[in-house]
Amino acid sequence: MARLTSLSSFLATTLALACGIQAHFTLDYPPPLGPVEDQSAGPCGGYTPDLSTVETTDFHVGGDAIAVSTGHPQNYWLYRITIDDDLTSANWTQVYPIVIQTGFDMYCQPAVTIPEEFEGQTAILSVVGHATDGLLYQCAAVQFVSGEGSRLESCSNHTDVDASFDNDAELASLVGDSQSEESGSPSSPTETPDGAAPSMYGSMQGLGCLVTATAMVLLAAGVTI
Ligand SMILES: *[C@@H]1O[C@H](CO)[C@@H](O)[C@H](O)[C@H]1NC(C)=O
Ligand SMILES: *[C@@H]1O[C@H](CO)[C@@H](O)[C@H](O)[C@H]1NC(C)=O
Ligand SMILES: [Cu+2]
Repeated sequence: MARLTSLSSFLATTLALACGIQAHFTLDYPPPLGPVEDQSAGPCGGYTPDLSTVETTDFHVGGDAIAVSTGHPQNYWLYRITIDDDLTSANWTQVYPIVIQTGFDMYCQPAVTIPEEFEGQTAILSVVGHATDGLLYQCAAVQFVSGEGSRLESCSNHTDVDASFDNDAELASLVGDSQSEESGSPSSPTETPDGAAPSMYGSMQGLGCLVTATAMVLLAAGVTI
């Protein structure tokens, strides 16, 4: 009995830790680089890609899909690219206007176009999300090719998701030709009335962990008895 109790608490602790490091958002397409160690670490979530060896996904300059799924009720999104090897000093080019997504889960932009000068280049696509817990990063390695991408079946918006163009000063500051010098922009997410968001997400995560932990403990009990 004592053995079962300590096994249970061990499992519960392990799962709580595992759930605690879940991603705030995932880049679903193009396939993301990883493992992501710390999604708050720019430009790729704590992962340092090597452009000379990394496996790339073809991305059509005439329009191709970028898909994300979020665990936050509201997110601003920035899509930017660079062909520079050294990401710490990279020249980032914004490839789509900043979007605000409201609603959890999948948001997919099916036809992001790339300036033609990038055709034939290997590049890093960095997706930056701005939610209540700050800036979050994930990258993909892409090869820019001519033409338009074929419509991806997995490219869809969750039914409860709304998205529109908006400005976000922090995201705009991450790209070279930052047009958003409007200081004190009213669209700053820290001023939006969603203070309940982090705890809501936290308890959602907590519930998921609890369900999993309970299932694991029951399984372990079954094995032990
Ligand atoms: C940054 O990239 C843009 C777009 O390719 C280019 O026009 C500009 O010259 C680059 N700037 C520097 C400093 O390399
Ligand atoms: C998702 O919503 C955005 C904003 O309304 C729209 O531009 C985009 O085309 C939608 N994506 C799909 C796959 O319909
Ligand atoms: Cu988060």
